[in-house]
Amino acid sequence: MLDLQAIRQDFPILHQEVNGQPLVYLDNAASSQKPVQVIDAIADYYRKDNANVHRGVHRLSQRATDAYEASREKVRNFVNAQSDKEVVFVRGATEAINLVAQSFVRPNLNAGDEILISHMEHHANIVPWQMLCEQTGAKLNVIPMNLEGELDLSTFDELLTDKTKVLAVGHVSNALGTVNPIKDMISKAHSKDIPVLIDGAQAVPHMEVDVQDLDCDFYVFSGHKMFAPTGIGALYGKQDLLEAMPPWQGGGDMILSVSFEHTQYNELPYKFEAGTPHIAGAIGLGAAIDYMQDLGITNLANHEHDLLVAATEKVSAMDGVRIIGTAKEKASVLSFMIEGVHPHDVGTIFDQQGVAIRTGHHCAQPVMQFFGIPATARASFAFYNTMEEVDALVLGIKKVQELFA
Ligand code: C6P
Repeated sequence: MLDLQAIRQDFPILHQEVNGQPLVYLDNAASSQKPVQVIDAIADYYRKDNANVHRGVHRLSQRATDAYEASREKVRNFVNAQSDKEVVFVRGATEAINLVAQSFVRPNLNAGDEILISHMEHHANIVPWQMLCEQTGAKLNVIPMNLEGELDLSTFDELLTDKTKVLAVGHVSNALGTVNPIKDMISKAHSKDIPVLIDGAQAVPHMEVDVQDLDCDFYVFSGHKMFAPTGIGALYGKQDLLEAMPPWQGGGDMILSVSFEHTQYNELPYKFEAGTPHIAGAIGLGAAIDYMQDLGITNLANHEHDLLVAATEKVSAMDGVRIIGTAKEKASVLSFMIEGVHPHDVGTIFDQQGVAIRTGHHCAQPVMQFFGIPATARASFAFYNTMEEVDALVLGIKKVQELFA
């Protein structure tokens, strides 16, 4: 059991009023809040240790390097990678997908080759692949989905062809909350020697992830959705694949030696970390991992599951509300439409009541196109949310309905 009162004390931002009402923060899928443990780790770094990493022999640089590399080890442990060499710090999920697209897939991609994604991907897992197709003449194929918001895998076998150069699929959909059966999908793709990238941006805040058990080739995520700062995230990649890939960006820190005749690249993972990294961000990410692991990720997941089940039951029972995304396996996200009201109006009325939700297409426009809607209102839970906040969501919907009656 989680001590929610104590946990909420760790999140200073939650204790404020918005429009004269206590803040109810239900926009965690867009970005989650940060506990004092993370804020303090960043502040302490700037107060005591700030210096560049991997460069100086002086004490501050050594301390900054130690803290940065200690965070890498925490990320390794967090996703159960085999080695620190398999953990590359990046700006976030978006940058990691672009890195894999350009460095892993592009060198082996020819006109007529295929890239397979799903209909429920975030734009970050669509556009980099489209750009690659434009650059090479490759073709983008899409796994369809059904009205519940689950992947329709009836044609999956046929979509995995001898031309498929990568399968890139989300672990959890940000617009629908669907948890995809990625382990089976990875195994099927591998049976045809197709490498797999998993976009875990919406999964890591809500469940244990074990990249060795999944056997994915790449797994990407952003820190800011898992209680860490913005501008930091991680790319996990199998070591042999990362070794074989060319660097993506060139610059300082990613080299062993440079001359005008020849540059020798650094070893993993530094080969992929050109330039001064987001040191404070990485340290904050490490602190967020410590925080989640101290509470127990399964405990967090169980509490969030209870919130989502309660919210789903209550909202389903309301007239004039349609839930978008009713998959059997879901995490954190409740997307909905209120009859006769544009989601943006829903968001504004919620804000007047101090309730923060996201409204819009959630950077998943193909999902909106599939359901024939412009946008949804989306509540997304984190472990610090309470059952009272689920009730605030229900009250918010009632208020919208009253105002638009
Ligand atoms: N989704 C949301 O409100 P970045 O921007 O790189 O940190 O994350 C991109 C991204 C990739 N994949 C998925 C599944 C995501 O949900 C996101 C970010 C936010 O849903 C902001 S658009």
